Amino acid sequence: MTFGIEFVPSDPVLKIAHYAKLAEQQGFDNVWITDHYNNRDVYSTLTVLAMNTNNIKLGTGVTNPYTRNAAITASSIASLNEISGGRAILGLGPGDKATFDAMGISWDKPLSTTKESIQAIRSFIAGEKVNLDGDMVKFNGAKMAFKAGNVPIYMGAQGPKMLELAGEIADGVLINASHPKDFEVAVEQIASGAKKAGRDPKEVDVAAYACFSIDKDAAKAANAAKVVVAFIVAGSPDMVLERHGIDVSAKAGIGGAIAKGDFGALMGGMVTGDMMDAFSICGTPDDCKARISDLLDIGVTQIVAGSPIGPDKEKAIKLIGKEIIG
Ligand code: F42
Repeated sequence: MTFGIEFVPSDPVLKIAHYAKLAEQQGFDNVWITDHYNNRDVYSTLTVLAMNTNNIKLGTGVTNPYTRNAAITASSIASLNEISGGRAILGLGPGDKATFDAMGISWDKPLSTTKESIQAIRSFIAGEKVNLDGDMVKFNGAKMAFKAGNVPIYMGAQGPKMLELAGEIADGVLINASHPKDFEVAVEQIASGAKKAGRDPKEVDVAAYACFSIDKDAAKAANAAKVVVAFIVAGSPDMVLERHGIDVSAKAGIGGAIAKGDFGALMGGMVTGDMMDAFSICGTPDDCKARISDLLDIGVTQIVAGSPIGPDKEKAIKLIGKEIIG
């Protein structure tokens, strides 16, 4: 098992560098930085992290092929790989529809766009002249002018077809989920894609990109995660809520409270224990260890501690290092 940590660059980059250094000291293997236009830029952030750490791997978690052309992504990740001494990982997913709506970008054929972009990026990284006449991605003899080295490509995916595609073509997959029930399904879909492509499913690093909250006080850990879980419930397909026995009609109420900024209602009981159990790894070190052990049994190979990490980020990173990784 490897351990990753996710940071959202809504915080100043130097603050994230401080946390990333601490995570490296505590034995984390990977740091993943999210990519949304309204936060600090993902590659600027990762570059600062490269200059402030020595061996932790540095990934986009995840970028997308709509706001950045595949040739630009190849150049950016190759630059990071050079700067960091070969520690870069490209995490790429189709992106976030709400963000694209706000940017006036139409989200056409996300699966095909992701697939064709990965094909192009792999060719760029291999130093090839790229000629591609895909449905969504086209290149006419573009080529990088410097060597990228080896850069693993991970996909951000949840849907059945995306997971199957990840099994076919990706080195790893970052799955926004926290519960064994979701991974039972996901691991099967990834394996079916891998088999289709004649690969051993074990070649694919399966990462639980989880809402994570740890504290010695379980109630404090839960309070820190409630708002994140509320966002996950509001954005989950009905099928996923039903899989966890959560009343689908609760989604509208939670979505309404988020829209009104009524965090009191969310904290005051709207986010139920069942929702917390389904959509977070949360509680004391022993609680978190028990969930992690269940996930590993099913075939998860990387645990990524995502937002909020804990009520106190620094304490939480140290607690994970001492009690879980250590
Ligand atoms: N998105 C961001 O914008 N920024 C981030 O930092 C970010 C981080 C992140 C981390 C982990 C993670 O798992 C996801 C993350 N995301 C982030 C979201 C990510 O970019 C994607 O939005 C998300 O993972 C995609 O969800 P999904 O796997 O459910 O895929 C969607 C597109 C879907 O509908 N998939 C369907 C499926 O079954 O998998 C397939 C749909 C399909 O086949 N479409 C056809 C096609 O070609 O695209 C077209 C069909 C037609 O008829 O048009």
